[in-house]
Amino acid sequence: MLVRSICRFHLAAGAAALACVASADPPDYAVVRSMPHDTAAYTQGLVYAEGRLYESTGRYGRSQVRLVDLLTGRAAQAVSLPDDRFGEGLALLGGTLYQLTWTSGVAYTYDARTLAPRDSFTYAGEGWGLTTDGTSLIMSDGTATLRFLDPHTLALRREVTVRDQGSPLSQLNELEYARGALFANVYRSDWIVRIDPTSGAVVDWIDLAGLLPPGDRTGSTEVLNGIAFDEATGHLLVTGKLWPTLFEIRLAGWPDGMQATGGR
Ligand SMILES: [Ca+2]
Repeated sequence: MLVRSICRFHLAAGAAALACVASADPPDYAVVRSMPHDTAAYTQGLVYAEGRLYESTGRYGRSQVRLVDLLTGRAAQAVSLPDDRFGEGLALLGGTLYQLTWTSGVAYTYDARTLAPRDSFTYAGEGWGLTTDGTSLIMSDGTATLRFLDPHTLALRREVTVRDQGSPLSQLNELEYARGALFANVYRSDWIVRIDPTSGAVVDWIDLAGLLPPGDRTGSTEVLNGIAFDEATGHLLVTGKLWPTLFEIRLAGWPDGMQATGGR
């Protein structure tokens, strides 16, 4: 559709995504369930595993890693970062939570069961989104390049450039790997892209404009950010920075159930 093509052009060119308007295409998703989300949570990372929702929040002096109570959206448990650390992407691998920071070049690890801090690592450049394919950590940093990191050392294993119809696509923010696909929030937009993690090619654009109704926004409501995958249902959990709602959504053309494509 023409409208969607215009949005893609703007995003690929790095221009304001606010120029995008709702697509005339059929909806890319259906809302299955709406749950509360803490409007004080500046969501930077979201992970769902075995009925537990983990969240990384940003902003200096307010950054945390949280185990979230799904009934209230509030933190059932939380560990705060030092005041000079800005929390970013979050991933769970092998019972360990990994949390990036924005410009500090430091990642923290925690015991996923207790949230007890474990270790820290350093890396080059900015930290934005983080997820895992079960073998490597996959990291975004605001550029079009995704890094695949060794989870034991955070050493670089490989890089891939994300391209949409041949053009590099930067501003990739929160990430989620699911069933061989890599989902990424495009910063300052209502779009999630689905990426082939091997080639870096963008294979789909998912339009979430209108997900949070205008009446539920306030002057402080920030951008869409945060994607978690529920293995049991095949659905995504999505929210935004300081949003009042966490949405469980089913993507159009994305079959329900783990059996559909063999799981993660
Ligand atoms: Ca995620």
